[in-house]
Amino acid sequence: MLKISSADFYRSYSKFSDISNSSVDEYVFLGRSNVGKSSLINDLCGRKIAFASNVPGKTRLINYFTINNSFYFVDLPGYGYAKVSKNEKKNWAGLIEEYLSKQRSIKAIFFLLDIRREPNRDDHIINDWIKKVPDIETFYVLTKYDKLSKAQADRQKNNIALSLLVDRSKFQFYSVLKKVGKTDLLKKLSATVGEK
Ligand SMILES: Nc1nc2c(ncn2[C@@H]2O[C@H](COP(=O)(O)OP(=O)(O)O)[C@@H](O)[C@H]2O)c(=O)[nH]1
Ligand SMILES: [Mg+2]
Repeated sequence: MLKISSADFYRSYSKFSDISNSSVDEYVFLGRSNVGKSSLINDLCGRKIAFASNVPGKTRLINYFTINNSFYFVDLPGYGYAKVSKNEKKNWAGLIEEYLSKQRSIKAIFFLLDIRREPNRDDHIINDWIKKVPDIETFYVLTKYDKLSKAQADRQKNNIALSLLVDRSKFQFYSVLKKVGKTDLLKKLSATVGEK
């Protein structure tokens, strides 16, 4: 299991085009707005490093955190945010794709999906992109596991896996509240960090 011994805010970018090239490994967190990205990052790091809960109207930033002085966690702006303009919404998937496609060192993607929701169009766009880059490890995380009963959660896992056409075994449950999934995820992360 990976031990996160240090987690520090590195910097924010307001535009993807401002991000400079770097050879430092990046672990990217993707998912709909409000899916629980910041909460998950805080949970993994054991401290409140990422800001949870979006404030309407606040500029959405791409936040970089330095982990164990050796790699980055990247908290991307969530998609599907109701308050953004039509134009911004239209551009969103394109911007993310462009960001992901740049020759960066993305070691792994944490793809977060709310266990209660059907994947939407943006989730599918991301999923299709992920399938095109099989060399990037992807962790499919079903968040807010505490909101459903065990039977409902299992059913939703099947539904989501079927919708995305991804093997069921690739998904894991996560709950910040009930402390489910952290050890699992840190173990998977450890395998990826180790294979330098
Ligand atoms: N019940 C429950 N709520 C959660 C969990 N993780 C996050 N949340 C809540 O979901 C909301 C959005 O979380 P946030 O981390 O800001 O999502 P982000 O927009 O993806 O960064 C907040 O109110 C969190 O407290 C979880 O595991 N269980
Ligand atoms: Mg957030």
